[in-house]
Amino acid sequence: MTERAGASPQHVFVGDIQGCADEFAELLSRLHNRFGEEFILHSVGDLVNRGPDNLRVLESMRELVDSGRGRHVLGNHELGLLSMLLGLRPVGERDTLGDVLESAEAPDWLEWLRRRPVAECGEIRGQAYVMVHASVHPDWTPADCMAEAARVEARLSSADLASLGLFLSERPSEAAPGSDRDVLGRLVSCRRVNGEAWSSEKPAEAPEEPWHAAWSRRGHPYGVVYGHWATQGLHLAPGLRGLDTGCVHHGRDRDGFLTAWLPDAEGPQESGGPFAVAEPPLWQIPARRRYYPY
Ligand SMILES: [Mn+2]
Repeated sequence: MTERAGASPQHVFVGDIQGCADEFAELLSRLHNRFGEEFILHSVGDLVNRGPDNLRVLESMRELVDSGRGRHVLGNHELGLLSMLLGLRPVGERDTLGDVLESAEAPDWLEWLRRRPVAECGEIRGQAYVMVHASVHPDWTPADCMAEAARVEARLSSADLASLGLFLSERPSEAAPGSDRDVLGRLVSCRRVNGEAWSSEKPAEAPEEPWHAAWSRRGHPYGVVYGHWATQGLHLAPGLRGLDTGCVHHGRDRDGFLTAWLPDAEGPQESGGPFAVAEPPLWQIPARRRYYPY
């Protein structure tokens, strides 16, 4: 029996999964029990790395994407995986990407991953939103985000693998502001800004601040769904849905879990739209265990 609530299909946004395939499978099974096939799963990226089972997560997400029921934007860990698949970067001590790198299908994953978007936009109950892994430039409109993302996506999906290699080898810190490599870094890695400058580090002292603090001051009418910031944790503020609750970091002085936001589900609906709700409908799947030594 499939029980339906709210709009159909339901939009479901999930935070960083990072190879936590059992927890992801549990989320999918709960969604299936509740909504049948009437849901669209949006992943903020970082499907892989640090956790135990990257291939299973990639396969599940790809199935959803292929069936028109999944949307996925690239995170910094997918970019790292691309670099390793291209032989540009060695596997680091904390990387757990061997299952993908050693798979017979590794070349196929390279092709699939480099054709994923770095931003998506849409509407939920009439409110525009953008989904990215890490951040958007505080001044960007949704149209700006998509235009910037399109330039980067063209570089990633380039027919010429050598030029892709050169692009991924550029260091974001040395890239010219506003260049494709700089924009890619801001989309997949940024946590703090200081005026026009950005960094993946957490903000220290003013004028450094979280990217979303600068974004919020602009009073944008659209919402942003993002991940990437497990130490910040769940971030519910007007216009903002930060969903990285560190499933893979379970036991690192806090509990880790997967968080899914269901903006269409039954629950408190305020007049300001889905991004104004202070206590939106969330499903949380606790981490099964500690995942990596540190
Ligand atoms: Mn990340």
